[in-house]
Amino acid sequence: QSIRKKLIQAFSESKGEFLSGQALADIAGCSRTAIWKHIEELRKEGFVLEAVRKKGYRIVNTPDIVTENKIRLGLQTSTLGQVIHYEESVPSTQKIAHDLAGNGAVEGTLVIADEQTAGRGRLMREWHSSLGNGVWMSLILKPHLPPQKAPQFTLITAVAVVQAIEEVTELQPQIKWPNDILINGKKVTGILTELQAESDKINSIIIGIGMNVNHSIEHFPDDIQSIATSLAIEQGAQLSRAEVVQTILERMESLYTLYMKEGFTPIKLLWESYAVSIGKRIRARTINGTIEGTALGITADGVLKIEDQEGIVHQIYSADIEVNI
Ligand code: BTX
Repeated sequence: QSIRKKLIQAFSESKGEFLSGQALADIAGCSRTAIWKHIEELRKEGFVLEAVRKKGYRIVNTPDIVTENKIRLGLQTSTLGQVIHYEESVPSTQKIAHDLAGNGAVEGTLVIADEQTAGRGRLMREWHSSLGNGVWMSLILKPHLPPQKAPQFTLITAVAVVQAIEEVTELQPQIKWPNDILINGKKVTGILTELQAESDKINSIIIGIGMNVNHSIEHFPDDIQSIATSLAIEQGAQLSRAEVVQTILERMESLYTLYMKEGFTPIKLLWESYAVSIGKRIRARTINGTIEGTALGITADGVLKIEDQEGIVHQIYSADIEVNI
């Protein structure tokens, strides 16, 4: 496994130039025969490697897969995604990440799958996660913070996702508080932040991100076709899912670093610049009832403030939001 990691690292750095079998063997600390075996494994996974006598190997093409090797190839982070668990099909990456987090997984561990058969949203709602066209991932973070800070991670993640979409497409996504990313008013990504904590400290935050990437409209079940969209539908072109994942991890790492250094204020400003609801009339359905009014913004803790007709300001910790009522 560590030979494979070194091999992928070497190919990442060579940026399409040839690497000789001997150079690869030296870098990975193994024989040329072992290198050849790993090259064959990569080919089986779908990587197209060119081998030229006296020059060596280079990667000329990679398929749209989200395997550990594919995500590692070209990933520019120091912590997030440095450990990757890939599975083709799982009930929910969230469940696997919870188990790993409870068993000593390191910070930044990524769980990713090609398909989820029981993907879930908030309040045990279903998250549709069809095979091979989305990004279904869970990220484990271990910040030294009290549990009350956890909801802020939904907002940090939302900013990271928006920035990543802006980087890989020409689209302009917006955030609907607290956890939806919309493009042209339709949902392209959902975020689910869960916690393993003691009363005074977080052990692990498990951030689930479900992003529709290469779906066409028929890939969605009938009941969400009018509310869901994908990057490909909006952009009019297919994207590399692995590149989307890498970009999310890179954006997330810089925002997380910024947050741990300077607190929530800089994130709040970024978040508000992308928010769809601020200043608009909205309806918030909470477990304690429905509140209508004008969305004023979020507090320093990431809580939504709504001013109702009587001028009373409500603080909303969790709700479903309708905008433009
Ligand atoms: P949510 O509760 O805000 O949204 C769930 C609602 O979104 C559903 O009731 C449905 O109306 C709609 N929906 C379901 N699937 C899709 C879809 N593919 N695209 C657009 N809308 C949809 C949002 O919850 C949080 C979702 C997190 C999903 C990730 S995927 C990786 C990780 N594993 C897992 O099981 N969940 C997370």
